[in-house]
Formats: sequence, structure tokens, C-alpha cells
Amino acid sequence: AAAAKNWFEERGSVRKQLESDKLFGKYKGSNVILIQLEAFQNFVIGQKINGQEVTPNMNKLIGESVYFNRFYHQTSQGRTSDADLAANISLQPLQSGSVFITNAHNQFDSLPATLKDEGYAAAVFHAYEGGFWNRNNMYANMQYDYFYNKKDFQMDEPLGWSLGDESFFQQSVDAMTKEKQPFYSFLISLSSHHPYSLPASYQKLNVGDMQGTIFGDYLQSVHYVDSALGLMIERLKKEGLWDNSIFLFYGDHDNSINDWEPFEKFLGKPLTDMDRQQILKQIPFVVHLPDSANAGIRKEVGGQLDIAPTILHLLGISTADKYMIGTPLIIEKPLEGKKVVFRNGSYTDGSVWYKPSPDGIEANSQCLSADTGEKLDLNACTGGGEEARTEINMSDLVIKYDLIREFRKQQKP
Ligand code: GP9
Repeated sequence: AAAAKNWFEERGSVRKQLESDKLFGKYKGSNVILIQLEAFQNFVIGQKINGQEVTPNMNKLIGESVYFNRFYHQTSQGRTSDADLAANISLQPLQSGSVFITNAHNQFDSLPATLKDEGYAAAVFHAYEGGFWNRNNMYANMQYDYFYNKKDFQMDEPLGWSLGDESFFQQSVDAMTKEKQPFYSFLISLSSHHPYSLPASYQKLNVGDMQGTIFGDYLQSVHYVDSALGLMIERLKKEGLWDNSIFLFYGDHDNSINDWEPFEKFLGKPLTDMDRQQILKQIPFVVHLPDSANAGIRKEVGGQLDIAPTILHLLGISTADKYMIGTPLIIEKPLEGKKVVFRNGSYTDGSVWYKPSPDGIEANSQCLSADTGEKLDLNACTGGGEEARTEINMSDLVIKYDLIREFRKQQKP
């Protein structure tokens, strides 16, 4: 336990040092609207099919936002719930199962709880059964004021598992207009869930001979989500909520389509093993700041665990004493040596991609160029591989033994 405490304190001190950064607190007091998009991968952003943009609204928003295009999901078996954990709690998921189910009563330093301590209202929105992924219990523990779930929404756009995202976003904004400010709203979309088949009237793209295939259906569904998001942004502007809110979205995990042929056809090029690895793990992370400042593509790596620290940094709320793993990404000078660690012990720093050997023998591990996939000397990754293992172990210890509760008890005078 002492080792875990020291390790987390070390992470806190890295974030503490960044508090002298110019952007720390620049958007103090803003509302925060964070959207987690179902199965939304990065490779569709900016792409066209048969002359039509797949994500026209996002592409437009990206022109006036900070867009991380080497940003990764860090989920494991807990899929959507792991993404939520990573983004709002900044801890690694467990190797098997979902923390939302196995450890929903732990003490956590969550984003909603931290914001509430600063006077924010906090609500989470997801138009599905409240008990799925044990959300009812987990969200109460994360100290949201309210969880808007299926029973709170008018089912006026039945689609797939539940309500269509267009109506889901609009009804969520209805609630935000009544909320006391500043508020934190976390929304989890659903319409682009596997296997992605939407009714014919919803399929607006001409995907040619991909029509009716799972890949074609995926493109249709992300196009629908893009349009729903565009309408939500218009509405937020109309309601006067756009200019005083930090608006962010990211994808939760990959789309589970494991045939690479349509990816190659869509992207118009053969894909190397490293291209595939990158595509599987990359999700978009887009941050629109209230003054549209700092717009542009950011190439430094980041992952879902960095979302809560990034938001708190912009709001000027210290995370130095929080048991979080991530580091803020929207800072003047990218953090040197920044790594994104995956649950299986892999990591990337943008230059290398480390793959630990499943047999646990380090000599069998691989160190690859993150661009070309070319094999590099393993020594170039060994130190980082050790850091990645430590991050996973420390996160596991804290979760399995509910250590944050212990650490806080010790801090009490
Ligand atoms: C359901 C939704 C789907 O509430 O979160 O979760 P997933 O199956 O993608 O983990």
C-alpha cells in the first residue's frame, strides 16, 4: 500500500508542476459538457466516401477546437464502462470484469465529485436501463446529483436499443437549460452500437457496394451520430450555453469489426500491422474551448485516463492530491516522456510501440516503431515497459483493496 501511495503522489506532483502552465485555470467557472460516443473510432474523422463527408459536423467543429489525433482508448473487458472509468476516474480498468460491477462501492477521486466540491452541479445522461453496467450504484458513488436514464426520457425517437441519439442529445440539453450553473454534464450516446444497423430512412450516406455490410452500416451510424451532434451544438448556441462551456467528445472503444478488407477499401490503401494497431486503439478527442482558442491538431499522444486531469487543469482545480493517473493534455508545452499505457501492458509514447510478450519473458517482448511497425532494439522500450507494468500494478492495488479510502483515513488528523 505504501508503494502505491508514493507512486500516486509522484503522479500528483507531475500535475502540480504543470499548475504554473498558462492554461491552468484559464477557463475557471465554465460549464463542462463531456460526451462519450459509442464505438466511435478516429479513422472516420475527415474522411469521405463517394464524395460525401462521413463526419461533416465534427470536421467543422475540429476547425475551431483542439483535436488530438493520436489519442487512444484504454478499455478492457468492461468496454463502455471502462471508458467511463478511465475518463471520469483516471484509473486503469481491471484485466477482467468491470470496475463498475466489481468495485462500485470503492472510494474514488471522480471528476463529478471533484467538481461538486468546487460548487458545480453534476449530472450523467444515458437513455438506457439504469442498472446496465451497474450504473445506478456506481453513479451514486461517484456523487452525481442525478442520473438521467431511460425512465427520464420521452421515447419519441425509438432506435436500436433505446432512444435515438438526436432526441437523446436534445432532451439532455433541455435538462441542462434548467440546471444551475456552473454544471458538469456527462452524456453517453448509444445509437452507434454494434451491429450498427439503422432503419433505411436513417441511412443518408451513399456507401456504394458497402451498403448492407457491417462496415457500411457502421459508416451510416457514425454519420447519423455526427448529425445528432451537429444539431446539439446548434441548440447549445441557441440556449446561450455554448460560449460559457467547455465542450468535449471522445470515442469509448473500437467497433469490433475484425475484417480489415473494408477498412483498406475505405481508406484507399493497404494497412500494415502497425496501421491496424493504431486504427484499433485510436479514438478522437476533441475539446472546444469557450473562446475557440488553441484550435488545431495536436499530435502528442494521450489517452482516456488524461480526460479528467485535462478538464480540471483548464478549470484551475488542482489534482495534485487526487489519486488519478493521467496528466493534462492541453498545456503550453507537451509533457516530456508522456506515455499511454494499455491494460495488457503495452504502451506508446508516439515514437515506439511496446508489446510485452504474453509468456512474461521480457526477451520475447517487442519494441516497434509507432509509425512504421519496424522492429527496434528492445532496449529502446524496456524502461518504458517497466513503467507500464508499474502503472497497471499500482492501479490494480488501489482498486482491488479500496486503497483510496485507506489513504484518506491516514490523512485525517
Ligand atoms: C449500454 C451501453 C453499451 O448501456 O453502454 O455498452 P457496451 O456494450 O458498448 O459496453
